[in-house]
Amino acid sequence: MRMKATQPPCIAPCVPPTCVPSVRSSPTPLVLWPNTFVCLEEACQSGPLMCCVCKEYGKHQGHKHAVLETEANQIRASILDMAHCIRTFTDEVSEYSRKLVGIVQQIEGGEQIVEDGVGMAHTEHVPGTAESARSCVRAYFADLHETLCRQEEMALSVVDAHVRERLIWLRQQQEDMTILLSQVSTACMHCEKTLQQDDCRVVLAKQEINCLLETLQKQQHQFTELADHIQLDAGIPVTFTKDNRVHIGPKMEIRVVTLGLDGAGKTTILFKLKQDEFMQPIPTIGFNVETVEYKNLKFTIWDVGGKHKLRPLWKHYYLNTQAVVFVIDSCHRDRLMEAHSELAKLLTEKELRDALLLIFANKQDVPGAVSVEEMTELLSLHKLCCGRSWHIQGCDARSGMGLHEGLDWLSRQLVAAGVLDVA
Ligand code: G3D
Ligand code: MG
Repeated sequence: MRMKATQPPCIAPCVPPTCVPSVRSSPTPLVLWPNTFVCLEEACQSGPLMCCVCKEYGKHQGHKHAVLETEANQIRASILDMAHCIRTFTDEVSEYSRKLVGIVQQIEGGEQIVEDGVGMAHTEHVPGTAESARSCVRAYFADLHETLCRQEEMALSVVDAHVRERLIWLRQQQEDMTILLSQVSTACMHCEKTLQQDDCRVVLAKQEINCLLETLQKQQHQFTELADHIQLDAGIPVTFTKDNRVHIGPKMEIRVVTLGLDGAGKTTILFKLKQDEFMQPIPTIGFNVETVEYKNLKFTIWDVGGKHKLRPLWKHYYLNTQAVVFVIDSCHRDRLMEAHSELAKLLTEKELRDALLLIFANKQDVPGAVSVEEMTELLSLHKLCCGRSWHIQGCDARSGMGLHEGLDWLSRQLVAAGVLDVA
C-alpha cells in the first residue's frame, strides 16, 4: 500500500509582498501582503480590509492570517488523506495478521467443540495440515515398507529355491561320488585279489578284469567330462533388477522383442549384435531369435518380421517381454507416419505396459537421414511415450555404431544401480 505524498507545509506567502503607506506615522513603510490579513471584527465583516488599513486598527483584536489558514487547511487535508490511507493500511495489516493466525492454526490443528447426537458438547481434536502431511508420509512409507517386505520375501524365496536345488544336486553328486569310489575300491580289491592268485586263475579272470577296467575307464571318462563342465564354486552371485527382483547367476536373462516396419534394419541389428560382423540379411519370414550377451546381461532377442501381413503376429511375442526395441529406417521419411502408427499401437498393448522401449533410429549413415532430434519431434515421442521408460538412439546397423549405447541404456534401466558388475 502506498501512502499519498503530501506537500511540505508552505509558510511563505503566495503573493509577492507590496509596499503600502502606513496610516500610522511609522518611520519605515509597512510590508503588507494584500488580502493576507483580514479583520474578523463584526464591523469589518462587510469589508474585511487588511488590518493595517482597518479604521480601528489597534483596537480590533481578531485578525486572521488567510495564507496560513489556506496552508493549514491544505496540511489538514493531506493529514486526513494520510489518516485514511493509514486506516486502510492498518485494516490490511490486521487482516493479514488474522490470516496468519488462521494459517498457523490450520497447520497446527487444535481442539474444537462439537455437539454429539444427544446435544452434549465435547471437544474434538481437529488435525492440522502438518499432522495430515505426516500421516500421508507414514502411509506412503508403510506401503513402501510392505511392498519391500513382500519383494524381500520373494527375493529370499528365489535364493532359497536356488540354494535348495543346488544342495540337492551337490548331495546327489556326493552320493554318486561315494558310489563311484566304492565301485573303484571294489574293482581295486578284485584286481589285487586276482594278482595274488595262481596263473590259471589269473587267466580265467581275464575277461572279468577287462570288463571291470573298461567300466572304470568309462566312469573316469564321464567324471572328467563332468568335472570339466561344472564349476565347483560356492559363490551365489546375486543381481537386483530395478523393480527389486533378484537374479542369481553370472548373467541376467532379459527377453527383448525387436519390432519395426520391414526393411528398417531389425535383422541387420540382430546379426551385428550377435556376430559383430555384417552379413547380408534376407527378408525375415516369421522370426529370428538369438542370444546376445552383453555385460552381465543375456538378451534373448526375438526379431519378428515387419511386413504388413506379419504384423498381427507381433502380439504373440509380447508375453514376458521386458524390453521392446523398435527400429525405424531414418532415411525413409515417407514411411515415418506408418512407423508412428505401428509404434502407437504397440504402446497400447497391455502386456507391454511395463516394458522398456528402446527406439533405434537406424541408417544414420545414409546422407539426409532424419536426425534423432527431428525424429523425436516428427513422431511426437515425448507425448507418445509419456509415462514409460523410453530412449531413442541413433545407429548404423551395418557398422554397429550406436548399438552398444542402446544396450547400455537397457542394462542401466534393468539392473539396479551399483550391482551391474556382479562378480
Ligand atoms: P528388417 O529385418 O527390419 O526387415 P533388414 O531389415 O535387416 O533386412 O535390412 C533391410 C535393408 O536395410 C538391408 O539392405 C540392410 O542391409 C539395410 N540396412 C540395415 N541397416 C542399415 C544401416 O544402418 N545402414 C544402411 N545403409 N543400410 C542398412 P538390402 O539392400 O539387403 O535390402
Ligand atoms: Mg528382418
